[in-house]
Amino acid sequence: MLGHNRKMTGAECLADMLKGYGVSHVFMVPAVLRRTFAEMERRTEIKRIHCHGEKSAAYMADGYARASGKPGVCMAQVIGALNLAAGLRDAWLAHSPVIAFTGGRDPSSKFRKVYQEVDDVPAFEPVTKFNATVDDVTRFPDMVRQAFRVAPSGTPGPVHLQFRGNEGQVDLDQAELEPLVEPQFARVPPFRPAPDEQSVRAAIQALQQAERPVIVAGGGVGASGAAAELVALAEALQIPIATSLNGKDSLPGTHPLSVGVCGTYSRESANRVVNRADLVCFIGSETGGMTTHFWAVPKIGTPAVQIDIDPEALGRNYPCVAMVNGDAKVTLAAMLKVADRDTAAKRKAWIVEAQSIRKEWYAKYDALLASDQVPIHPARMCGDLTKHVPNDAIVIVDTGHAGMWMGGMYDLRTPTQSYMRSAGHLGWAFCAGIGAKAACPERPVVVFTGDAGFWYHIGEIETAVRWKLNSVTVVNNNSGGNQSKRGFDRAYGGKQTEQARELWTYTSVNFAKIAEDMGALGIRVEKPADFAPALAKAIAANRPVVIDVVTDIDALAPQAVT
Ligand SMILES: Cc1ncc(C[n+]2csc(CCOP(=O)(O)OP(=O)(O)O)c2C)c(N)n1
Ligand SMILES: [Mg+2]
Repeated sequence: MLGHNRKMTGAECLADMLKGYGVSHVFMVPAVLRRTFAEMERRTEIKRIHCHGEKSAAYMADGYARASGKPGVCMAQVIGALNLAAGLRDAWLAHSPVIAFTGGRDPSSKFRKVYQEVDDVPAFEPVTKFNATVDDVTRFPDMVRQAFRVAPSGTPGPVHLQFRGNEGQVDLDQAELEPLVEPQFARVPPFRPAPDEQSVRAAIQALQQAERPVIVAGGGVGASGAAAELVALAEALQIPIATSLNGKDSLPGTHPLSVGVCGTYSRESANRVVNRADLVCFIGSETGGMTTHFWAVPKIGTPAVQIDIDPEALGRNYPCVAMVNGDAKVTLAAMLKVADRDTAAKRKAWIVEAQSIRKEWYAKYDALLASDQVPIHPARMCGDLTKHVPNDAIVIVDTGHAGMWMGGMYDLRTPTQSYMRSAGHLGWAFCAGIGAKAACPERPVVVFTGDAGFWYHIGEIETAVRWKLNSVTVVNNNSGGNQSKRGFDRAYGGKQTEQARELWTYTSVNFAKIAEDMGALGIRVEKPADFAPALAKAIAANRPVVIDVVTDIDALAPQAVT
């Protein structure tokens, strides 16, 4: 590191460092780090995706990060900083390595009522792992390296650097700088901490002794790339696997040991199996409210084994009979090595039971998944997506009802399909799909969102068209946010008034037409049989596509079973 310093601007240094970390796209609203953008054009191939809002820029960076496993970068000037911070909230909740750069106050003028200025730094505190200021150009190299160290390490998460000057003008300054990068931090996980042997043995023994164990695979399995090891261990010991929403692509839904997503936005079979288990093994899971249906699935007190890269996560909500601190892939491989396959025999009856619960779910919902009703039932869309999404696709799902329909009713068919979900923010998925397409241009990206979710960032259709970020967005369009229906029924003491619908419905709009007007391909689907052909056409189109599906406003997703 020493001896290579040369005189350069902060802008040159930052452009070189982003290139060195393999960043292919940055997402932003101007004007921030303007000189850096000019240097990016001169010195790198980095695409500067100019968006219609800072929140959508953050969501795109998040989608980019989750799809690629690489840090995603977004930027905003001082007046847009809190919009960007709002967009980091989902990345924080989902443990996504997003790096946010903003412009900030200059010490020479702060407190003098500078136009557009407030102290933004505190607002980034609750949504970042590391939140810092870069006040002097000599700090560019070490602070940018620290940002890239923190975001993907351990349990990944967002980072914020505020550069001095409302537009980050500190990048104009010159100094002796060394744009050194540490390439191992260019992706998740930078390191794979190995567990100690004793805790591996304790975990495997607990699993082997159990008669009705279940694995709950969380997002940490995907972050670690541990899906193959997970399935190998479950097959060796014959243990059914439920997943969290974040862990849904840990194994295909078609795998005989898969019982589905457990928790609140879940599949009945998963909750039933988890609640019958005598031991629950959480892998890379926070054991949070969504995954456990607020600690009713499994009930608190159910013996647990927990495996996590973050020791502070171990035992948070369930008493552990064994805790393993380590990277999921390395840990599961170590467990497989010492596993005694003969113990699988004692779980024969349990596997038969779990598989019959699994089959009962399909028997209960098969007809709905193929429903011919008009307006279209959202379950039919899930059934058709299960059948027709390409083998290498990334499926990206919004929250609310979208998360319920797809979390519970959609199945991945192959280990090469990916699934990403909003960790709670309505409107995340459409933008995340654009970012995912930037990260993985060779893979089909299929977004599933409600109309309320789609409205949020509808202007980004234009961004997708301008940058040829050809995601396919399926809008479950019921002209309202009908997940709220049950809640307002309750609020009105059983049955809401007709006027109460003004709280959750919209005018009916044809999103296909709007998409066409912005230069995307728009397809309107009103009959169930037209959905699969529309999807095929969309995937072949090589353009951004919006499939506007007119659906039943009275269709409500099944609620969690305990
Ligand atoms: C940022 C944010 N605000 C509010 C909510 C609360 N919320 C959850 S679902 C929902 C309505 C969803 O409507 P839509 O996307 O059209 O799906 P539908 O329920 O109609 O299928 C709302 C307002 C949220 N999850 N996120
Ligand atoms: Mg809706």
